[in-house]
Amino acid sequence: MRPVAVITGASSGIGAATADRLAVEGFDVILGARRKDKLEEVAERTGGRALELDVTDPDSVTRFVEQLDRVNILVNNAGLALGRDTIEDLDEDAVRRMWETNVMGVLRMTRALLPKIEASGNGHIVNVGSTAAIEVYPAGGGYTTSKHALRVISGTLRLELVGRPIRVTEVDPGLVETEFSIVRFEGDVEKAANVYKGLKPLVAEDIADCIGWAVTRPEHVNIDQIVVRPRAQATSMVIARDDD
Ligand code: NDP
Ligand code: 8X3
Repeated sequence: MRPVAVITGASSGIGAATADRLAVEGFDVILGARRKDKLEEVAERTGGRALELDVTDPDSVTRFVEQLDRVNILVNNAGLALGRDTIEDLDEDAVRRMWETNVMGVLRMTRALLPKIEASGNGHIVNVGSTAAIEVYPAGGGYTTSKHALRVISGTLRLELVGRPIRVTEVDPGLVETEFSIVRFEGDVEKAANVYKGLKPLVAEDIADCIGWAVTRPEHVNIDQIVVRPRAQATSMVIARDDD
C-alpha cells in the first residue's frame, strides 16, 4: 500500500509543486483547496484526489476528513498574506482572515487528522511557515504574527507528540515567486512582480524539494526546521537586487 499524503493549498504554488514531488516519491496525494478546477489539473497530472477544502470553515474540514481512510502525512501549506500595513493602519478583517487561515486552519486540520496520522504508524506533519515566522519586518505585522504563531504550534506539537510515531517539521521559506504576492496585493500583478524584481527568487519546486527530502528521511529522523531563502536574500529586509 502506498503511503498517503494530504496537502492543503494544493491548487497552486508550493502546494501544487509539493503534490508533484510527493507523487514522484511514491505517495498517493490528496489535494485540498477552495478552487476545485485548479485542484483537478494537479490531480490529473499526479494521479491524486482533488477534494474541495476551506481550512477556515470547520464543516468543510469535517467533510474533507470524512472522505479519507488512511493518512501518513499532512502538509499544512494553505496560507496567505493580505496587504502590507503598519500596526497603526491595520485592516482588522485582513488580519482575521490571515489568522483564520494560517493559524486556526492549521490547528483545525491537524486536530482533525491526528488520529489517522497516528494510526498509520509512521506519521508526519509538515507545516509551511515562513521566514516571517522567525523575523519581523515593518508593515508585515498581520502576517508575521500569524506565522510566528504557526512556529509555536510546530514546537508545541513536537513536545506533545514525543514518543508517538509522528514527526513534525517546519519549512520556513523566504521569497518564493508564486501567486502569494498577487493574493497579497489583491490581484495587482505589477505590485506583486516588484517583490521579486532584480533578484532570482525561489520557485515553488525549491520548497517542494525541501519537503520531499524531509519526509523521505528514515523514520527515526525528525527534521525540526528548514529555513530556505534565495541567495540574494539575507533577511526579510536585506535583499540584494540588480538595480541596488
Ligand atoms: P499561493 O497563493 O500560490 O498558494 C496558496 C494556496 O493556499 C492556494 O492553493 C490556495 O488555494 C490555498 N488557500 C488559501 N486559503 C485557503 C483556505 N481558506 N482553504 C484552503 N486552501 C486555501 O502561495 P504559496 O504557494 O506561495 O503559499 C503557500 C504557503 O507558503 C503559504 O502558507 C504561505 O504563507 C507560505 N509561504 C510563501 C512564501 C512566498 O514567498 N511565496 C514564502 C514563505 C511562506 P485556493 O485559493 O484554491 O483555496
Ligand atoms: C512570505 C515571505 O517576506 O514575503 O512568507 O513575507 S515575505
